[in-house]
Amino acid sequence: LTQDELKTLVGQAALHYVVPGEIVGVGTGSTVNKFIDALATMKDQIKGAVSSSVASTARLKALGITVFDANDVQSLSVYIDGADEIDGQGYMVKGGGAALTREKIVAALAKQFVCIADESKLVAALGNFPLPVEVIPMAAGQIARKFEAMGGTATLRMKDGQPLVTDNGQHILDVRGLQITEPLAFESQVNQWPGVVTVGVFAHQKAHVCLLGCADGVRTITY
Ligand code: DER
Repeated sequence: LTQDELKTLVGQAALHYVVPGEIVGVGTGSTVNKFIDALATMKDQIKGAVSSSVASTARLKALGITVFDANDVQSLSVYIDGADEIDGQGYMVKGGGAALTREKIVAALAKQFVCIADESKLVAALGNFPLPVEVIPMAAGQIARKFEAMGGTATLRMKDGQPLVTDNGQHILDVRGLQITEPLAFESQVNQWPGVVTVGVFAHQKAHVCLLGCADGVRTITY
């Protein structure tokens, strides 16, 4: 099975967690896009979706799914999203798609976070994937220096020769060379730094279930 076929498999498998008649929380990325395409086949059985990015909103609307604002709901039964890395406890590194802030906001509304991923995302320890951190531009330099002080190397994410601007109008640092051995503590620590909007460690908003696309099918991991 190709990686694309694995993403399709897990995107379809996630439909089992969608509660009929409800609003579903939707993440961002190529795996989530497979889920959105599958969700469209049952769009008359759901009330709609709360989206974590401009990109996901566009895809949902194009497929006829009603998109609600995060402030229109008190809570969600489920949030479906991908990850760049997921470890044995359901802690994740996210932000490869630059949507980490709204992803964490929508995840915080949900009772259950269901991560959909191909097997390449399963890691023993977080930190091999460059850690995305959304920052207020004027703080980027001092935040980069703090990561350097802990052994990391922070670079400003660029797009078309300019710093990438997120849906929230901020910038992203990608930090290489970190060993994230204590995800909960690390997330709390970095969140405190002035100018940090969101750090791409999802430990406080960890996954409860991971649908992992493997060569022999979908593995369901619960945490
Ligand atoms: O940016 C994100 O957090 C995405 O969910 C990312 O982590 C997974 O994207 P992919 O499904 O395209 O690999």
